[in-house]
Amino acid sequence: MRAGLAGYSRSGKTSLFNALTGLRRGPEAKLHLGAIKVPDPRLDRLSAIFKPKKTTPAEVVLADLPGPRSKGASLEAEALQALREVDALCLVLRAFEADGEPRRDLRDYDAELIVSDLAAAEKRIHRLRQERNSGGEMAELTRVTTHLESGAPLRTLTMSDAEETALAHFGFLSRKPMLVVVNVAETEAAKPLSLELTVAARALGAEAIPLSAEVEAEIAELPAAEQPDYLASLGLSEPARAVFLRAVYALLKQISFFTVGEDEVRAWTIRRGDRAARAAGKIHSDLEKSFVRAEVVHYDDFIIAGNEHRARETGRLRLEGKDYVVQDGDILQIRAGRAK
Ligand SMILES: Nc1nc2c(ncn2[C@@H]2O[C@H](COP(=O)(O)OP(=O)(O)OP(=O)(O)O)[C@@H](O)[C@H]2O)c(=O)[nH]1
Ligand SMILES: [Mg+2]
Repeated sequence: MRAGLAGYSRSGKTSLFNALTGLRRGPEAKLHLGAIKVPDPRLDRLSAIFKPKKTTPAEVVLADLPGPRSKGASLEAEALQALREVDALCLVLRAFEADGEPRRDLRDYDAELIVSDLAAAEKRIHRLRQERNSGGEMAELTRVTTHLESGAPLRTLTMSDAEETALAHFGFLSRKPMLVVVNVAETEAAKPLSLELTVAARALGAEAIPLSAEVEAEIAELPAAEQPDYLASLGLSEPARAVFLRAVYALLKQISFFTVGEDEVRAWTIRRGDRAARAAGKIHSDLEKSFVRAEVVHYDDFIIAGNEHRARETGRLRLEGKDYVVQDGDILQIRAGRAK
């Protein structure tokens, strides 16, 4: 899963990127990539029980996207390409200083996405007209342009599955799930986001969270033992990393499942609603095809049982087929046959 930090220059993208990934990228405006390890207390507990050689948390790939050169400049080809490649667009807004105008930036940036989508849709319509092809995508594209011309992003357009599929190859940017990250001053970090911004984001089909990139950077520098006190002194109960990741998971409807054993205890990420065979394919692509069944025990049931043996004995561990819908917190063991 890849999340991209987008936004105008000096909004704090690179500061946040560095704080979340632990990397130290400079201020040059180019694409940076890093990974955030997803903290999960359930994984820690499983690791304490199995004492594996290796414990592997789930990861979110974070991209620090080059922004438009300046306000008013449109997004350049490189920036557009980088935006196309992310699953979630996290729009960072400068709100940590009095000169920040997060609401205007939100509206302006979203308008950039709309303009870029409108150009793509119109280009295609033009092509279809030249080819005298009024079938195909024409009906969907006409709906899309009407919506975009009204100034609204495609996030707010209701589409049927068929429409969604027909238009998927365009990779419309204003259709991408968007999280608005309001980079607020240190003194605001523990306060709920202003109603005005929350409402503005919702109207664009986006979710919004406040955080302070500066606070997050300071936390990342502290030894783990000192972090809780520092957070408490600011009125925070958890680091922004946790809030950010939870919001991205919710936005992309992602859930976690686990695999356990003496060698490795590991957390994996899949989409809510994904079936067991798909989950197996995450672990190893061959496993999706050779899948026979999965032994499943939910994390909570496993903890109640205390160990695998008792989980089996008390019927908490079950056998499921390839169409079983994996639940957040399931511990899976895939039984595979010979690859077909
Ligand atoms: N006080 C304060 N300053 C911040 C915060 N976040 C970023 N800054 C400062 O704002 C300036 C710009 O931050 P960057 O992280 O480089 O911004 P950017 O969005 O990556 O900018 P570009 O790479 O030019 O697009 C730097 O001087 C940061 O130190 C914050 O949360 N609080
Ligand atoms: Mg930067």
